[in-house]
Amino acid sequence: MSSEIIKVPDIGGSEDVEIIEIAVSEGDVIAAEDTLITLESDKASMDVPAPKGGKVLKVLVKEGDTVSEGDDIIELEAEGTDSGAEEAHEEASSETEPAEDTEETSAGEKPAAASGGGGSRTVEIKVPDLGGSSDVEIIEIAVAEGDDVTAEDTLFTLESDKASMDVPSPHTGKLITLTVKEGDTVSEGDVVGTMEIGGSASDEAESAPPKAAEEPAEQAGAPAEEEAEEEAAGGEPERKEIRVPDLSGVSDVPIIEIGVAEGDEIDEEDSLITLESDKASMDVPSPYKGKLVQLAVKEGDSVSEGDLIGYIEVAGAKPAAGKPSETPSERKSPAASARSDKPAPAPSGTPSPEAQMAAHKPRDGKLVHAGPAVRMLARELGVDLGLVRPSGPKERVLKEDVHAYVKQAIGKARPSAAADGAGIPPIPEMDFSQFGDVEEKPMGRLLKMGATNLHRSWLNVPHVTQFDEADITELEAFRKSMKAEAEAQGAKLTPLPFLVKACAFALAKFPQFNVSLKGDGETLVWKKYVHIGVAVDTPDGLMVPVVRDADKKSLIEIATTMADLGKKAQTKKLKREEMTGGCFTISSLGSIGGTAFTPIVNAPEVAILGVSKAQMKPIWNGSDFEPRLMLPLSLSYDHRAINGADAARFTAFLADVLTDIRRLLL
Ligand code: CAO
Repeated sequence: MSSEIIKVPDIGGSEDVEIIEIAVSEGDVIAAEDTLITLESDKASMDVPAPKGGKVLKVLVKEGDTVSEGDDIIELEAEGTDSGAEEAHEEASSETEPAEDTEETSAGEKPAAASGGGGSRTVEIKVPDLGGSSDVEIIEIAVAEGDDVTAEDTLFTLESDKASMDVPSPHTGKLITLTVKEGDTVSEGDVVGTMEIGGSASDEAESAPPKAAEEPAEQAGAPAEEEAEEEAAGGEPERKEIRVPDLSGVSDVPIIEIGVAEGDEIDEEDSLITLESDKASMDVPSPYKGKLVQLAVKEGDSVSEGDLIGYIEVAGAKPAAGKPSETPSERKSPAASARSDKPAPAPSGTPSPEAQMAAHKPRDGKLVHAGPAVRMLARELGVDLGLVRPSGPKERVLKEDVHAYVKQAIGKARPSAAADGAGIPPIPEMDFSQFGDVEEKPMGRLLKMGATNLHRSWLNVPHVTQFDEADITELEAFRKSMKAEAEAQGAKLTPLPFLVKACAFALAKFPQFNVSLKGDGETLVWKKYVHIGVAVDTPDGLMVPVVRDADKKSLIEIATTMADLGKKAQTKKLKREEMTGGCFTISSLGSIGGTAFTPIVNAPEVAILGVSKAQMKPIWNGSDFEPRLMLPLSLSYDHRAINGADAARFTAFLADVLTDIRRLLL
């Protein structure tokens, strides 16, 4: 065991990056690759993993601190002595990496073997700088051996729990071999295949995409410039070119935002423009402090490395006369100059893997303005940024916007009484007060429950309603003759008890109406009992008490039971067991009026009978029109469980029974 300080690794050139989360505490025993801290800048966010396992002796940072590469994070009592891992880590955090190693590790390729001379040769394709990540899984391979690929075409996509990135081809040429497959894990420098490309090795030095690692090495050997700048202090203002820095080989990247205007006083590292490609989004910082005297680009322009962005007048610099302006290839980026002796740093503004991880291809080519961290958040949450309403400046999507979108989406998915159904466009909210006085009152519990049940049933059950009429002329005569007798027994003999009795009888004749469909949608539960629910209108909402064993009860028993249940419903005295277990429901609006209606099935029942007001109608008896009292029947049913012909038979049978109630005796 040995104690050592774990430092911030290469973070793609970013500096003073905020720690937004600390994932470990003192005393924790951690494994290699466990996340120590999470960093987030305006350019990217990333987890910093432990380079090795061990016990956390001390946490040397706190949330909100800002850190740069090489800063201390924790003191770790390392497990055993994994010299290999230690070396790797030291390599990552070292500030004095030899230049030769830099070239070796960061090169995207190196010549593999001359292939026949004459202008074509074979080069190895290597995994580029992964920002410190290793053993990253290949989740997709976009090419096959023999493919002709163009420089910058995606070869494969890597994804770890920390980042995902497309690895582009460093050259235009033919893919000769591909030595990896989906699911393999790779690290920086791994050879993944070979390509046959045009030109000689010496041509390549000029034509190959710039190697991030080489730049600092070359630039480190350019102290003259630094001296010149030092000398310049106190001189006259100098007009300096600002050009697009190394874009990791990406070209023609659209400018989605310009953060400055001509005449602005700008600090070094201030964001000048924001670029966004289908691979990454990045801010391009100013390499100088000074006054922006000319801007050579506008939003929507596409730029590549080396393109002119504009000119800055740098105060106190030497007169530019006689000295040609530096080009990006001649000068170091600010980040590179700060760490010219470091291995493979991504130049300032270069999309780091974390930035690439945050990349998002806008839908239909539509550019969505959002920073890498916001894009990463959206990707993690599966949010299409194109659907998020931006609230930032220049319609920029902020993290809060993504959170608000998710919150809203979850709210929509949650079932509510009268809310819209999943996937159904919601009814737009409206301010009714614009039309007149209004008062808002929350729905009562009963109303809400009823609304939920009806909504659920309406959305789940394919409804069909069968209409019919029953001639109840004789029934009505009998009912009236029995009314007083029933009253003497405490029962009100309305048409309803007859309907309950007739429905119980019909259910016995048509048992397919006395079923429930199970949730699997494939199993019917056949009920051997006949409990009939009756919808009762109360001031607080609808209740459906149940007349149990209606098939076994007499008309008077049904009428007294109904009177009792009706009274309990009105006084909210119904017990739970008096409202459950129904097989079939009757909803009678006959005392109120109407000619027909389409009741909603009281699922999991499969049918409901709506009853409207009986009316005297002239009915043709074969030779004459006769005045008959006709009772409208509306049978709604679940078409999954009941077919239409059976529904027609059921209502016809019911009408016959009501027309001649002696049939109930058969
Ligand atoms: N045609 C003509 N007259 C009818 C009738 C019909 N279909 N049904 C009842 N009537 C008459 C009754 O005979 C009674 O008159 P009499 O006193 O002269 O005999 C009068 O209307 C009042 O009846 P009622 O309402 O007291 O009794 P009921 O048995 O018909 O109904 C109940 C009881 C609880 C079902 C009823 O009060 C009720 O709440 N109905 C509303 C149900 C409802 O809201 N359904 C909709 C659900 S879906 O939104």
